[in-house]
Amino acid sequence: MSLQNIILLPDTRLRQVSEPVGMVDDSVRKLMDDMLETMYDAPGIGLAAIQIAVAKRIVVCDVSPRASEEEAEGNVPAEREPIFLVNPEVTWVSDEKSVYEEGCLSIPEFYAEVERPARVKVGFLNRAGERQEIEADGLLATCLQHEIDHLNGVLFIDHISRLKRERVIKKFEKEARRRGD
Ligand code: GNR
Ligand code: NI
Repeated sequence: MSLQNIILLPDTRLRQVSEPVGMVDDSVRKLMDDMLETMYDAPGIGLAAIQIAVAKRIVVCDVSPRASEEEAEGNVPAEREPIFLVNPEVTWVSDEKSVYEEGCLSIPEFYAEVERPARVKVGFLNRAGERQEIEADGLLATCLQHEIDHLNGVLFIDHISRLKRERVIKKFEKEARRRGD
């Protein structure tokens, strides 16, 4: 497994629409393993392949408590419950909404409240390439919607006010210029 670099706003690749995966083979599973390691290291609760500059419709997530935290010596190991999703699609959303304070590993240290459907059903191919559907609520529902947005070039800042969005984009453009990229 290897840690990958996470691309940041205003990298235009974050606006690309990712391509469907034809077959879940060992190269796809290797990519998912690299994504999961990169996500836990960050730490984060979800990651879309485009965040490591791979424009394929692949998502990993793990919203289990403390899964991404370092295990302190003598502590019970954190229970990791990763989910691997290839070509995920939202097949149903609830009318009920919920609001979460969201963040994004590609927009570090910026957080804002986003309203989304409280529950969703998502169809996808699992690690074995089999069709699967999950019904999610709570943080997982929000995380899956945030990740599927990434596959379509959509960022959580697209769901906040234009004033706040333009302010955060300017800040990251300035930071990128300062770094010289
Ligand atoms: O680590 C992450 N936390 C988070 C918190 C609230 C809503 C969505 C997320 S996803 C984010 C990781 C990320 O950027 N995934 O694309
Ligand atoms: Ni994100």
